[in-house]
Amino acid sequence: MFRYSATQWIYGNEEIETSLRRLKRFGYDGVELAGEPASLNVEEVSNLLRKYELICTSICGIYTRERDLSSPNLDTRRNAVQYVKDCVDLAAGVGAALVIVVPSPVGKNAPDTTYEEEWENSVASIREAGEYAKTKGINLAIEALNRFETYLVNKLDDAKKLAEQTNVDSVKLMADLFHMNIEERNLSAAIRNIAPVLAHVHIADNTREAAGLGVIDFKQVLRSLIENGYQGSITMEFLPPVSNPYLAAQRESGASIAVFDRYTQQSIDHIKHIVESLA
Ligand code: LER
Ligand code: MN
Repeated sequence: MFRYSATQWIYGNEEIETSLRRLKRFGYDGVELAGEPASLNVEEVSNLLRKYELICTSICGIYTRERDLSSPNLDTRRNAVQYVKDCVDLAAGVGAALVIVVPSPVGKNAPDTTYEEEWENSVASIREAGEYAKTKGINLAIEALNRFETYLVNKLDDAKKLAEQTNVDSVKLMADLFHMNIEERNLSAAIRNIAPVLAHVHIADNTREAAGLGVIDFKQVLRSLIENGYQGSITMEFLPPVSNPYLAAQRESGASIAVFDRYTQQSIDHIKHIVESLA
């Protein structure tokens, strides 16, 4: 029913082949590539995907300060829009359906000018990137991050309003259960509210560790995805407990490799088991 992948950036600087081998070993269908188009060779990655019989479900944009779609600085904004377009080209090159878009970057917890101005900047940036994506047959999926990571779009309903204001039908939404567990009063109601434009899902438990290690009721979540007709990918995005998510996976020790293996297996086993019980 669902396709399962894990997002590549959680494995830090690990060789992509090592990550793909692990995903295949634990029964995944694909990978979500980290959005670093300048350092990925489309042909090499496509060959590796073929070798391990995996698909690329999606591209996870990495939104640093230089890639701020909401910025009052025009050069920064242009750079950010170009970055999303480059991720769209990467998606088209590796056969992925969508690119994740985060309107204000990770670590920006207050506007440089005003919320309203930066909201309008984001609408315009995402509209331009969305129009480009449409010409390539790729969707964008706006992701709401929790308030401790960014400030502009924290709830699925904010993301819905933003997508509507772009007025481009390639601009869809995604749901990340870790962020939602902090920001949404009711996980099922939040999913239902955006169901017609829900294009992608990220899964981690409430501590951001692998699904099943914490308290999120994934049975309720998966039931509402099924009831609302969701047919996209389920992408695992787990991390050990850290403040800056992008720095989290930068260690490369034997201990972290063991955690990668354990969490990769734990997540898919837990989610697949529940999906099977609901079938
Ligand atoms: C990216 O998908 C995400 O969820 C953010 O928290 C960035 O780390
Ligand atoms: Mn996410």
